[in-house]
Amino acid sequence: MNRLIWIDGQLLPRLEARVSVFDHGLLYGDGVFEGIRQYNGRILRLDAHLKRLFDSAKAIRLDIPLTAADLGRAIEETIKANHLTDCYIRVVITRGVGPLGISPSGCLKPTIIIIADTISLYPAEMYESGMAIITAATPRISTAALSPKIKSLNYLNNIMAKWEAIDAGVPEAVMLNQQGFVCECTADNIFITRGGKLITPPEESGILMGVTRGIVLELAEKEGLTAMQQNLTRYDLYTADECFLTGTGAEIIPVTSIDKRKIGSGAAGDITRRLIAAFHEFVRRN
Ligand code: PXG
Repeated sequence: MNRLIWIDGQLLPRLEARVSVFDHGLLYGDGVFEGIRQYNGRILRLDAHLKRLFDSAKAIRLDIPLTAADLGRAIEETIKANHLTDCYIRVVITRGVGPLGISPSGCLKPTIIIIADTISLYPAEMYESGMAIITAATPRISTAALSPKIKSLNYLNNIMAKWEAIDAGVPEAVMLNQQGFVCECTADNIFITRGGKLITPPEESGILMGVTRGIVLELAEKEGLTAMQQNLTRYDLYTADECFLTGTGAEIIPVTSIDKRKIGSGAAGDITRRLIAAFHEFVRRN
């Protein structure tokens, strides 16, 4: 598909949409991004994604030379130019072109890229039968070093954990923080249920505050479920009744084994199924 890519204000065919080898996004992973979805012609929680993007940029002292409203319009324009109704949108903002050396001070203009394309999900049967995951030996980066709330172009911490998942023959790995508490997976947040209650690690555990996580917490309340944000250990994962992951790409996906231990009955649980149904209903009418 010859998609049009929005780059620094221009819509260009994909092979012409290029960045410089001197862009600090490439040289140092200096930049931020967002992954957003459009369902049925409407973008899901665009405001929340733009807020997180601008907060991420502010946290790394990158001034985005557009307002959130301008960027929202550029995203809509990119989707329209590609005639998409159900798509994945990747917004990337880098520090821009500058001299060699890590100093960002010589980078005068951020590079802004918007890609809208179709997305490949996990295999459909995994949403029924659930996914096997592992706990990674690689800990999540410390909040003192670099806040995991920043959705930065530096995903090496997560990629190292993803290698562990690949080596173990599973699609995802859950990462613990330096205290040994559960954080999140390499590109998804994690939830468990126990005794009918929903539990997910809190902000302070050092996670990306997922937009899908937020929606699930809202849906749980509407469904009359008790939802708690509490520290979890590996013991809590292994002895959970149910477990599932949330993310823009994954949506809500059941987890039925962790480190080869069966979770609950070994099939997608009732609460997980209820939340998946509520999520589909929500994105259809959002
Ligand atoms: N934690 C991490 C570390 C993530 O990268 C999430 C949680 C879930 O957040 P959202 O806001 O999506 O519910 C993410 C999201 C990709 C891709 O291209 C990655 C994400 C989202 C969409 C696509 O690999 N990460």
